[in-house]
Amino acid sequence: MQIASLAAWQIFDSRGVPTVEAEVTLSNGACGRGIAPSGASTGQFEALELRDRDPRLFRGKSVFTALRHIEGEIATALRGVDASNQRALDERLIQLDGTPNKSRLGANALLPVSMAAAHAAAVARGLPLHAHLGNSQGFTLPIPEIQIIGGGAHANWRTNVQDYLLIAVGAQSFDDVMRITHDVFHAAGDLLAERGKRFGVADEGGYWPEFDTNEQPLALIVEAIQRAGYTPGRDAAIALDIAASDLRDESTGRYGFSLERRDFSSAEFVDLLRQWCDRYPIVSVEDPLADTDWDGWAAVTQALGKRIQLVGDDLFTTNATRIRQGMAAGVANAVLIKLNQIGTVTETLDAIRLTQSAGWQPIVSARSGETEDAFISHLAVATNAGQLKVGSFTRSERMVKWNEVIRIARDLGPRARFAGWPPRTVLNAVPPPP
Ligand code: 2PG
Ligand code: MG
Repeated sequence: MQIASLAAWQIFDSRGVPTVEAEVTLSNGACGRGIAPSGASTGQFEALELRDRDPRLFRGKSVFTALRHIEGEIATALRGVDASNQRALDERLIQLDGTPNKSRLGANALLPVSMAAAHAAAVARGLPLHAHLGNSQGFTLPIPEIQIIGGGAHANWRTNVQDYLLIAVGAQSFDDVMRITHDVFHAAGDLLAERGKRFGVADEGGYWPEFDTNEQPLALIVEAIQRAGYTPGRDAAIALDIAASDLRDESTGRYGFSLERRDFSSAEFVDLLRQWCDRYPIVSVEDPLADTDWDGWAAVTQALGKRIQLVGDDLFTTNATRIRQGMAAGVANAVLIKLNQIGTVTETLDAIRLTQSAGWQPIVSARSGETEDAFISHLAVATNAGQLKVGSFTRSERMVKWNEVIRIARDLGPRARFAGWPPRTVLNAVPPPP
């Protein structure tokens, strides 16, 4: 399973923006590929995405430098390395880069290589990726967070809140989730069409309609759940990604809701979220406060941490050091997990294990710029993470992830367990990374 050669080329993501695809070939002939996803509402503490920044080429977004790094320095360093030892391979990549945030070689150079090596090793072992990554101990089908309405940076600020999502809390199986989500998503579309407010879909495939307030979508989702024949809160509930780092004015520390033409102090914003949780069946809120507002995070955890899931995305950036900091400070109770925020498969697995070992929930997540790569579906099952967030229920770069879970479920057969809500994950039975 020694690495024989590396290749990389530029392809395009779901927004038509360049990204990196890497291919790892082993000396036994096995071959695997990996693709870097890309965020829009990126956290300031994320690993660096290396772009060429030449305005004459692909609007400055080409990735030719990252490709050169892969086929040059990285290929030389990895030649002969055992692809089945993911940790040793990733440590080699981290050392080679030598910076705390992968800024020399680029996380979009390191990550696709790390993912491609995992794929190649799985092929060489004759295993599906989830079985390879989980050492055949991952069998939990995740419960999805599925976007109904997209806003924020993904929809030209049509709403200030970024994601209005659905969690099929009453589902007893992954098939149930797909049915409930399908029904509610299309019911929401019907309601918007009837009101003449339906205007296509946002970056992650959710509806991009017109709203007068940030609260209206909450009422719409409740209505859509009912229209589809389900009971809000019992069969399906609401999750939000506020992406509040994008709303905060760092000079005043205030959070802006341009739709309502007002802004909030951190304490007022926490109070608003508490009121929403009183009035709507909300079970999870991601990035309720900005990644710099640790006091606000402490306040929201105090106010809501026992009632709902509070997810750190920009706050933690899949970084074990920051997750530990959050645990020590007693803020949040769940961690969004994104491979490209940290830049290697091993560090991602470590972040999931750390999260689980504290009894917190990891939510494996896609980015707003995605591709046909379904690595994260395998990652979620392999680690028994219990939750998966991939955007909406349209567009193939999203559906490929949900559909892959359906395929994995078939592959696992009777060994598959469904996480359900709240996720019943297999804590302390998390397999060691390969
Ligand atoms: C998020 C992600 C995915 P982006 O904020 O959780 O929804 O968005 O990839 O743009 O950071
Ligand atoms: Mg987020």
